Amino acid sequence: EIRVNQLGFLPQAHKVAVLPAGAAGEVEVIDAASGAVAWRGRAGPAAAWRESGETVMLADFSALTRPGAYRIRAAGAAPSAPFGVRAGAYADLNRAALKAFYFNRAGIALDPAHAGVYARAAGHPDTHVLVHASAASKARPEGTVISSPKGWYDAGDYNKYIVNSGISTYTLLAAFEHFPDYFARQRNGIPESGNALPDILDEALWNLEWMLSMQDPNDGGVYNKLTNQNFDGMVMPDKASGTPRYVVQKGTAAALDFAATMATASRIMKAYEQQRPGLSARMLAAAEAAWEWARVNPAVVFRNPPGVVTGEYGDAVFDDEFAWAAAELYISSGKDSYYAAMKPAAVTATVPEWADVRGLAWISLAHHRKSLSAVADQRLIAERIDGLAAALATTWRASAYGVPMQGTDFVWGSNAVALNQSMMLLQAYRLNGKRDYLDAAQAGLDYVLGRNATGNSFVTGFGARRVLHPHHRPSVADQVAAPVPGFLVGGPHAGQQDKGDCKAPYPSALPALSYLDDDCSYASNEVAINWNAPLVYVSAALDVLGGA
Ligand code: G3I
Ligand code: 9MR
Repeated sequence: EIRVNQLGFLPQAHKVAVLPAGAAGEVEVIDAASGAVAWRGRAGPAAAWRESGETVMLADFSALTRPGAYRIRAAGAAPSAPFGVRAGAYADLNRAALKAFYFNRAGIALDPAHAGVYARAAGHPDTHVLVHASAASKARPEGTVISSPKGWYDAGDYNKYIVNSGISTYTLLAAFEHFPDYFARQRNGIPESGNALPDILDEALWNLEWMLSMQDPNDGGVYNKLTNQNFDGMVMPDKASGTPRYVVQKGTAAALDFAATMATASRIMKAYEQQRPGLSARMLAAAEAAWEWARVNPAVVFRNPPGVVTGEYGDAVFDDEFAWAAAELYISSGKDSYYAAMKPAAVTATVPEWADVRGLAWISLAHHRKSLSAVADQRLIAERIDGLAAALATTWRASAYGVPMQGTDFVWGSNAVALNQSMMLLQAYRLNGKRDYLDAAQAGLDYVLGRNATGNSFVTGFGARRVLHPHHRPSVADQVAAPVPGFLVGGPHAGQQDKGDCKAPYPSALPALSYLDDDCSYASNEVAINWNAPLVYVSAALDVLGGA
């Protein structure tokens, strides 16, 4: 089968399809309705993709710019899924990807007016949360009751984790900070729609308010997570309520991710002082208090305490968290001491993920470069961003599949690696306008929307061959056949850590094919807020930048 982004492209986008090596080199893009040939050309030479064991050819039909609905065909291969070419190609996808955060809100009933068939009762109010033995302090002994409502459920499970919330919330805030007009216009059908704040900020605030309650006011430290002892069953949120909820041990990563995210939010909320009086200042103060806690406690690794088996997010290397928090505090407070504390010369740029956030520091420094104080090394900022993008573009150019993804990128949550690669490529494009970076970023979105070895669109609700059975408790337990839309699933990788829980065998051990569209498969088919956030960022960025 011919593989292509099943949603489609903006008219001026780089447009590529993947053909099996057995197909004829002569390729046609046909009008999906009339069958008329809209583009005819030749595929490139066959090349092997080690990650999937396939030999494939690329067809570049970028020259087709006329809006319409199309399919691709070539003798010797099944035609592609249909796709569109149009301005604003990702507007619906972007809205849905952001709406997914609303669907994952804790502590609120989703009413039919906003959630449609996915309306549900409230679960996990989290107004009666116990301080776990692992988090006991003099001011808050074991069993102390705190209130820590709101926030998003992390993923397919119903716990709330600070480390993962940091990068997720930041990525939404960055999308708004970089593309304010795009989001100012957007109406997303959430309860807050129509108030004086853009919907994306209202959504981010739902989680930021929860995060604020995860800070111990007595010392500035931040609890690693709010959790049950065990994962809930595959039931709706309101059916899961009842088991005790805990805040567990504070940690250095939690404190620093919190500090970075709050510092970012504080500068954005400055413009909304009238709507949310005092919030911006409160956020900056909270960020600085968490930073100070981390300076005094620079190496507190979080590990699940006895009896607690939920997600760990147990990072043990904190250089990147220190750098990210310092960068955001520098930008938001204007204090040069934070720039020095970042030790920028020693900080490289990498593709961000929950355990490695140094790339986020460079994103923010690059975006704010024109207003930074004289201590900032402008050349270094540009070099870091361009250096990473250049490396990704080199892989992309050499790739049989035409993607920056390769070998070690196939981890738990590989689809988000593809999108975070795109997000970093887009930073370089915004900085220096090199067209290759935009095109390589496009490839990452193409990959998750169907130009991948499984042939699936990995976003629920989008694409002709969309995934249907995510590991997502509401999608499993509600009475609606279709999963909750707008979620990116984790994606293929060879780990297969859920083998013991999945009866259906994986189709392949190869990384790019090691994927099960089955709700048993938490290792390849779960959803997660940190995977959806770059989908929001990249779809918005390509809608804006790809239209120019
Ligand atoms: O740290 C090692 C590294 O040293 C080694 O080189 C590498 C080789 O594979 O593995 C690294 O550990 C991986 C770890 O993530 C850190 O990246 C593990 O193999 C991998 O299994 C682990 O996956 C995490 C998974 O939880 C299991 O802990 C995912 O990144 C993380 O996204 C996922 O998050 C879960 C939450 O725990 C619970 N909620 C759902 C969420 C999504 O599935
Ligand atoms: O549902 C849980 C998911 O959110 C986690 O990512 C995953 C790995 O920690 O664990 C899932 O819970 C499973 C548990 O680990 C093993 N027994 C079956 C649980 C539900 O499928």
